[in-house]
Amino acid sequence: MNPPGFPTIPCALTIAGSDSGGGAGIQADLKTFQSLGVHGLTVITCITAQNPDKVAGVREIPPTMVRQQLEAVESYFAPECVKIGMLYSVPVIHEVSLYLARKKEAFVVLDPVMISTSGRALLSTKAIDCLVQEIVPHCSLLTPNLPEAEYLLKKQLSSRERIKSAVRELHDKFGCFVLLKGGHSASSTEVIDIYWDGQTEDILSSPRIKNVQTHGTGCTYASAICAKMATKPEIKTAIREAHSFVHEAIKHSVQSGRATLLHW
Ligand code: PXL
Repeated sequence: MNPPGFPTIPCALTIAGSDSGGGAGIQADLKTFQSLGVHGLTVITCITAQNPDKVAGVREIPPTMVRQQLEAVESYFAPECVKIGMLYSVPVIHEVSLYLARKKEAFVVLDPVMISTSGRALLSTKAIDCLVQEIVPHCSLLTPNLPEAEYLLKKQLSSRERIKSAVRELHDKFGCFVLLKGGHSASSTEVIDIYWDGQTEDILSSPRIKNVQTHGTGCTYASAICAKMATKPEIKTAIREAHSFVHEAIKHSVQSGRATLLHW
């Protein structure tokens, strides 16, 4: 038991892979949680050897160890908000889905990480199918980028109209709230994200910041939404605040070694 008198802060859990370059994955999530006033819990699913240019290697954490991490965190903290990133393998996905099945009340953000910004597949086709079958049914909010949405819907999203209807199709198909991120779109002047919860649409737009490497943006965005939800605003407010958090982080990018990094 704590002695009385300490202030309390909320906690949130990220279930994701480690990025040795520190820009994406668990490292991005933890930095985001901390800076938004939330204690970060981490369940690591795999370890990547990478820098912003390339993923040189990936190793799975043994699924029993993933289970142990989940149990250790759950028994002590019982986080109400969970962010899921790179799950990597089918056995790890099974473990995470068993955990989520026991957490019916939690707010779960799924960033369906499939391909790294440097172009490497981070999930096999078999694992993507398993993710859709076993994880998506437990998630509250899905945050695909355009290539991920195209993969999930098995069609090209080449026009603004198609993108707008894709958000609704994803909601109908998967039964969760959807935030479709437009950072990969062809528009050179604006980034438009579209949110749809089955009843209301929200369009979030910001000027595109040119010539900035965006490695880790998706992780930072989803974990910012998760952290905001842990401090209990309503979901549309959480998404709006997370959108501007990421926009500011891109705008204030810094250089370290050869990398350009989001900064806030
Ligand atoms: O940005 C997607 C992503 C998520 N998680 C890990 C990653 C990456 C991209 O490289 O390495 C661990």
